Amino acid sequence: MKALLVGVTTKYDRYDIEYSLDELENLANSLDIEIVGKISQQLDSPNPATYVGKGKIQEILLNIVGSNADMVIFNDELSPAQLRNISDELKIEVLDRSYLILKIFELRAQSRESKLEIKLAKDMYLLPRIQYLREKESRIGGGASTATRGAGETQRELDRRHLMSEINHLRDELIAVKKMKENQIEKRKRNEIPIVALVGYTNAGKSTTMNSILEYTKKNETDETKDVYAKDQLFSTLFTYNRKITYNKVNFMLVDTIGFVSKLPHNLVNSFYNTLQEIKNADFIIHVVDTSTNYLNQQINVVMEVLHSIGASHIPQIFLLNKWDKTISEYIDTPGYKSIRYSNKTKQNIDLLLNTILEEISPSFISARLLIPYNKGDLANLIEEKCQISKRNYESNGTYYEVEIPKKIYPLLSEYDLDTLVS
Ligand SMILES: Nc1nc2c(ncn2[C@@H]2O[C@H](COP(=O)(O)OP(=O)(O)OP(=O)(O)O)[C@@H](O)[C@H]2O)c(=O)[nH]1
Ligand SMILES: [Mg+2]
Repeated sequence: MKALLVGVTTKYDRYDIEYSLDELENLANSLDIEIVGKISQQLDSPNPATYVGKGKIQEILLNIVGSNADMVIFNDELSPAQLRNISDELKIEVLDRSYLILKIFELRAQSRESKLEIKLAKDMYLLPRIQYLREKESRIGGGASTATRGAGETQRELDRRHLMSEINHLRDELIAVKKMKENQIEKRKRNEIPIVALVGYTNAGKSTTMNSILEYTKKNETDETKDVYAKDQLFSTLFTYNRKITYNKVNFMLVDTIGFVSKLPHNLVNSFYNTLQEIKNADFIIHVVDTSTNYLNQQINVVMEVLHSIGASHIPQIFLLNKWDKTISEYIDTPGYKSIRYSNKTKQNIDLLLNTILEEISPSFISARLLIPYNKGDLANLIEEKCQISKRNYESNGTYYEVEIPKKIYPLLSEYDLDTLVS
């Protein structure tokens, strides 16, 4: 299938149109659609009737002929009216960005919950557009529908009713599935195991990083280290996956999440954000960045915006500068955030990454019972000065303390920690 891409740019846009259309091209390519041309128009705002201006429609028509395109894909979600008007003018298939994303999600969905969520989002999107989009269902990604455009009023009404009853059904099923999941999250919270979330733009390498950490921290062959799915495609991961990691005796839950992209379909936003609730529960965020792309800054911005919109921007964060084996920049500026140069190919700095995680999730004070020999007056002074002392006993072989020690100075005292001494 060959498609023309059409985008409108306004002065309020955050990303330049070139980037935005490249992103759209990537989405289309994931559905085996070949792009044969890109057209853009600068407007104050998209035209409510036809998205682009009237004259531009003529230019698109000429381009369709010239490029042999068999569909036109618009860079924003078209309203049902826009979709109708444009379809009438262009007389070939018209799709929009939202439809592509929904379609990709639908093809990738694996779990029962993700299938339900995406079906619901897609049905909600289709409901007001059914008469113009059912036909396309059968052309991209192998949908099952046989409806044709211009089907009679009765057929249209039947389609609509069918969709509505399906939507109600899906909602009920989802409520049941969600209840089960909430219970699980509750349980985990009560266990108080710290949560570390891998977040980032789609295809940045989150799932691969999860697998590298699983492999690296695996002690013996019998450990349960079930890999998560990672692949060179957009949206390999839908929803979240959790794996318990133990490193240097510290446990934490590592959470792999769905990749971000700009301009997500409205209908997907709800289901998508539900899956991101787990990020809000995180104690620490590893922001995985693909350093091999030309669009590094735009991708970072997309991720920061989503984090902000789900109320997760206050959570401590580190930038994992991934794919450093093929980075195109020597230096990447991440103002205000720590960053680690990393690669899943070479595993460079994986130990630094894990140590940083431990540092972030471990409490800032360590409770300990110490026995400080009388000849270590300097250490006794340090304790008196820096630690919160809840008990102090002078015993025959030294001073016994029960204290809260600031994490930073614990290494100076660990030698005298009664609970770690080898007997
Ligand atoms: N060269 C190189 N490739 C990498 C590295 N890390 C990941 N990749 C590749 O990048 C592609 C995407 O990796 P994933 O781990 O699936 O990416 P993701 O962020 O989970 O993507 P989504 O789940 O689709 O959002 C895969 O083909 C990986 O093999 C790396 O450090 N270097
Ligand atoms: Mg993934």
